Amino acid sequence: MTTTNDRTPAEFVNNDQKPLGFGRMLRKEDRRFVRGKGTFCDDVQLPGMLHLAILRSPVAHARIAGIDISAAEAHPKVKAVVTGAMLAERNLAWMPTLSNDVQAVLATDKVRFQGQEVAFVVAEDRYAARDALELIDIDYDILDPVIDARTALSPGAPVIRTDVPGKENNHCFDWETGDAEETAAVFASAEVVVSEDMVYPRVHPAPLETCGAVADYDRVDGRLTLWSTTQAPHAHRTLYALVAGIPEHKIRVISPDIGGGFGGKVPIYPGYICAIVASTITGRPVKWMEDRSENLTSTGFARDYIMRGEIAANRDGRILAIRTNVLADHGAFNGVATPVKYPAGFFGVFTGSYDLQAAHCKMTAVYTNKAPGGVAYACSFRITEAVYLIERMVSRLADELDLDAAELRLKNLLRPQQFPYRTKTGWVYDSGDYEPTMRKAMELAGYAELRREQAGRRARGELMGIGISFFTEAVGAGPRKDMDILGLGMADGCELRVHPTGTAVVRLAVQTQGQGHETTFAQIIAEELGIPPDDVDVVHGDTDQTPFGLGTYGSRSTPVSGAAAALAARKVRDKARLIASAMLEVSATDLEWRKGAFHVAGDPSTSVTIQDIAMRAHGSGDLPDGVEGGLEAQVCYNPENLTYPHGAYICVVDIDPDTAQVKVRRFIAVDDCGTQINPMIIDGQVHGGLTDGVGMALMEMMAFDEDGNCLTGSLMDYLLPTALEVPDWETGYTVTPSPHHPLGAKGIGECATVGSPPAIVNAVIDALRPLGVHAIDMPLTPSRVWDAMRGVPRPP
Ligand code: MCN
Ligand code: CUN
Repeated sequence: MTTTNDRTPAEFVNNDQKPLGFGRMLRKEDRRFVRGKGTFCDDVQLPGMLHLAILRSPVAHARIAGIDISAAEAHPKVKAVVTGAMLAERNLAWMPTLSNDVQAVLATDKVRFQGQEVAFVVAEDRYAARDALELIDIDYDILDPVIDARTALSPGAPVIRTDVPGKENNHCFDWETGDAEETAAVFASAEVVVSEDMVYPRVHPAPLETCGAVADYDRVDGRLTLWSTTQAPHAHRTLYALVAGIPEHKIRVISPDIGGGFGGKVPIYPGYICAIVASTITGRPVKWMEDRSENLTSTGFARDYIMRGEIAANRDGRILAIRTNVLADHGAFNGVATPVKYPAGFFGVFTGSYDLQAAHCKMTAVYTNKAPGGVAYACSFRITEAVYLIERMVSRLADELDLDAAELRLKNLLRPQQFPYRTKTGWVYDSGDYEPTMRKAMELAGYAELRREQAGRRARGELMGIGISFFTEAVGAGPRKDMDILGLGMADGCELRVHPTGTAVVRLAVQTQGQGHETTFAQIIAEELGIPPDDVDVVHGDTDQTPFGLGTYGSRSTPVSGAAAALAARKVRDKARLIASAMLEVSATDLEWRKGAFHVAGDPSTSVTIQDIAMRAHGSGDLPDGVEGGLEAQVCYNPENLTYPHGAYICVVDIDPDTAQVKVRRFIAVDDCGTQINPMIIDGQVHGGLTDGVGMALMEMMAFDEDGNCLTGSLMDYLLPTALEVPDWETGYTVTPSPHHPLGAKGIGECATVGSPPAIVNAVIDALRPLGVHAIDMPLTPSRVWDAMRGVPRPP
């Protein structure tokens, strides 16, 4: 929706009526997208290009007794058929994951989940490649699968990872944070202890565009160009260099337009490696594009945490401590993409937004015969799970104590003077002013009136619920000393070059998947340099064209690369000041910066614009001593800390007592991401995330039968929300700048996905409270709600 406040990029010009830089602005990239001019991976067409299709396992767990590829090889349009054994000869059958495990590129010994890659065919067209898959004959010896994580460590459970020497069980890792003893002591002396078992089901990011790649290996130069759907082109390039043995400078990874990532495009998938191998062996460019079902069944899932939460408090509602035990289902390979020292992502922030005396988490992760993945779907590295846990527990406590859920939160929220605040699990929240955010949400909702309405409806037997969640997120990984992916530190480069006529190009280490970086990063340069955003070209997603950095996920682009861009612009400005001093023949210290120009202090009429300075920097006139020609700068930004956005969400639901259908009537979201670069894009991010939240809370789940067959391999079964299921979002904002970010900005990309599911679930449970319902697990489908209303025990 365009409002009168929204300007087109060209309207962002340097005159006093209109701000230049931050503000609502239509997205530059939409000029191409709304005209169908985007270039997605599948749009890449190269001369002589072949097509690759992957044969996937039909079963969840089986030994491969034999593979016969002769019929497929005989297909007239087939150029190559490759199996795991053939990859093993090149030492490429296994690849490292981003989390210190290995994953089969093509299965050699066993298949470990339904949908696992077993062989691939390269053919002249996509249809022939698919047809030839059916000519491959594989002999599977079926093994018992492990599907329920709760049985993965049972004695006698089939061992999935027989590839790991000496491995005799399905244990993946243990992880612990907080202080067990201290927490036990607080629990022992607390007046009230409430506990709840909850499941955050396995879900899928289900981006519009599935994963794919086009690999082009030039045998003469030994150069590889790979177009791929990656959120982290530089990290992927380094990994390809290490795995495929191609020197890094001969690899170019291009991430073209991407139709949604949501974290699912962070991992390296076997398909990418297969495409590279296929191009090296055929000497031709090779395209691989997944179909929807392959995407849903084999690429990075999200969540799958089975949690037991316990909360300790005083009778008056003072929260004292939280404790949790988590069983994490990691699928067949540990394919999560998370900073290596954080195997459970940033789940450690499960203490939430409250001032606690103690906290403790113990987690066990296991292997099961399901697809790998784990960190995806706008999760802020597992903060989704963490926020769900604490916000369910706080509402459960309110339920138990018969206190108002909003008042209970207000009583326990951290106070502004407590920041920077070190949590009991060691995270340092940079800044926050929580109460105004909560009050604003209550005001927008008309909270008191809603509660009155609810009382009236309850008296009439109607089921209306009001649910609340308050969250704090940790986004913007590094710092590099604490955070790395496979040894690559989480810092980001940025290069800014101002051309002679005063237009500019900024080259980023991050890459948009729909978040609008071409607009917002131009706005950052505009804000800092006074160049209209339309005059700033944003280059990203091409390792040959951009400086090294770790990519877009964990809402790190604004916190890390946004800071890098601001600092690069400030470096350019510092140099511009020296040049301006020569042009105006005054000392540099006598110059004042007004967006877009330097003027002599006390004499605003004597000034030079950034465009004048750019021309001088490249021109024939003298430059001050020691100043080189040109106007450009380069920065590698290593964040001092993460940024900690927060928000308060209120959801109102009505439940049909006859069908158990949940209707989200209203949803009020007040977010705080510090300084806002483009409030319209922020609104879009929040709307999208809230829609994700409705999906997860009410509809979405990757389901399996006891044999490990995936029951949700299509969008007929894996339900995504549409406009019909979501209300008109009511958004609001508070602004608490980050003290350490040069712009004061915090990330926003995942806030709403993280914060909304508990608000919806809390609302449904609030509606069902008169029926004695105190807990229910997502997704809150009509059948689950129906069962809860009738006291049927929850599914395991
Ligand atoms: N922004 C802003 N002011 C701020 C913070 C952010 O104007 N204070 C703007 C940014 O400039 C950017 C957008 O909001 O244009 C999101 O910024 P940020 O929070 O830094 O997040 P990233 O750009 O790093 O995006 C990643 C985040 C993640 S991790 C997932 S998952 C997700 C999300 O973004 N995937 C998305 N939002 C998505 N939106 C779309 N359309 N597609 C996806 O795949
Ligand atoms: Cu966890 S999904 Mo996002 O970080 O790309």
